[in-house]
Amino acid sequence: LTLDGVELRVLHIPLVAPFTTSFGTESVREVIIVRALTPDGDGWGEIVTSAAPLYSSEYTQGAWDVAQRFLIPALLDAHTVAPEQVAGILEPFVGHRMAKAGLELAVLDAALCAQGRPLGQYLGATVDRVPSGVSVGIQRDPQALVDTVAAYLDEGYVRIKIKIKPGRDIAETAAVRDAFGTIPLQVDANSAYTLADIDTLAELDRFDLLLIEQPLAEDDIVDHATLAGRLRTPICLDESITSQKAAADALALGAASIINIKAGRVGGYLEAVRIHDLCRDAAIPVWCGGMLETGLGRAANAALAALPGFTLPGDVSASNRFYARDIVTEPAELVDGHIAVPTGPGLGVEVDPVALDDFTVERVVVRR
Ligand code: OSB
Ligand code: MG
Repeated sequence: LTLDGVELRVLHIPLVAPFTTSFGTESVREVIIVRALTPDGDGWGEIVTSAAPLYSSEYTQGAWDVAQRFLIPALLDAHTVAPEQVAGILEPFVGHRMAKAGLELAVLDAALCAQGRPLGQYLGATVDRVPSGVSVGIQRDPQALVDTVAAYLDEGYVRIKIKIKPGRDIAETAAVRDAFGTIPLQVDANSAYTLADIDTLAELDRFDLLLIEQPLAEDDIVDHATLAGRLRTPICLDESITSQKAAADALALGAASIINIKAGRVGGYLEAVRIHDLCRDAAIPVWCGGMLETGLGRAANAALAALPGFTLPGDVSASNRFYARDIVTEPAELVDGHIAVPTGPGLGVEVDPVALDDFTVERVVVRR
C-alpha cells in the first residue's frame, strides 16, 4: 500500500446522556478520526483517546500532537506500508497505543477495501453477529440506576455492566440484583480501589457477578493477584492489559481470570488478536471492551468480538446507546440482543460526509 498522506480530525459528538465513571463525567465525545489517503482509495480509523488523561495516560490533544509530529511521518517515510508493518514502524515510539491503533486501523481499512475483503474475515471472525452488553454509568442514586438498567433490558441488551466507585458500589449492585434477579451482571471500578478496600470488594461476592473489572490501579498486577486469592468473583483486567506481554504476565501471576480486550488500549486490532490467541490457548475467557466508539470503531469492534475466544458478551452496544447521530450511514443497531458484524470490504461501513463535517472542530492533512 502506498500512503500519500493522512488526514486527522478532532470531532466533538454530543452524548445522548452524560456518562459517569469513577474517574469523571463526559457529555461530549472528543475523538480523532483518521483517514489514510492512498492511490487505491481512502481508509478510515479512529483514535479512541478521551479529552483528558483520566482512563489512561493518553488524551486527545496528546495523540493529535504525537501522530503529526512522529507517527505519521514515520509511516510516510516507509515507501510502502502493509497493515502488518505498521506496529513495527511505530515501535520505536514508546506508548501512545491508542494513536498507533487508530493509524493502523486506517491503513488496514484502506488495504482491505482495495482487496474487497471484510475486516472480520481478515481477523478470523467465526460468527455473523455478536451478543451485546451495555456499560451503564454511575447514576444519581440506586433507583435511577434501576430505571436506567430497566430501559436497557427492555431494549434487549443481554448483559449489564454497572460502573462503581467507593461509596457507590454495594447499594447499587444490590439494587440491580434485587430488581432484576439473575441477569448476567458485572461491575467496573476503573481502578478506583486499593487493597485497603478488600473487605468492601469481598462484599460483592454475594451478588454472583460475572466478574469485577479493574478494581485496582493499572500497574497493581501483584495486588490484583492478591485480591484474586481473596475473592470468589472473577477478576477481569482492562487498564492493566496494554499488550500481549502484559496479558501473559498478568495470567502468569494469577492477577486475572478474564480479560477485556480493547484494540485502542493495546495498540491495535492485530495486537488485540494476539491477546485473543494467547487467552484462547490458556482457556481464559475474553470479551470486547469499548471506548464510546463512533460507527467506525464500533464496526471494527463487532468484527473483533466475532472471533471464537470472545465467549462473554462485550461492551459492543448499539450506536444509539451513546449517540443520536453517528458519522456512518448505517450505525450499529441492536437486533435480538445482538450487533451484526459488517460484511462489506474493510470496516464495512460508510462515512456520512455531512455528519463528519458537522462534528469536526479541527482538521489537518499530513503529506509526504
Ligand atoms: O472502562 O470499559 C471502560 C468507556 C470509556 C473509558 C473506559 C471504559 C468505558 C466503558 C464504555 O465502560 C464502554 C463502551 O460502551 O464503549
Ligand atoms: Mg473498563
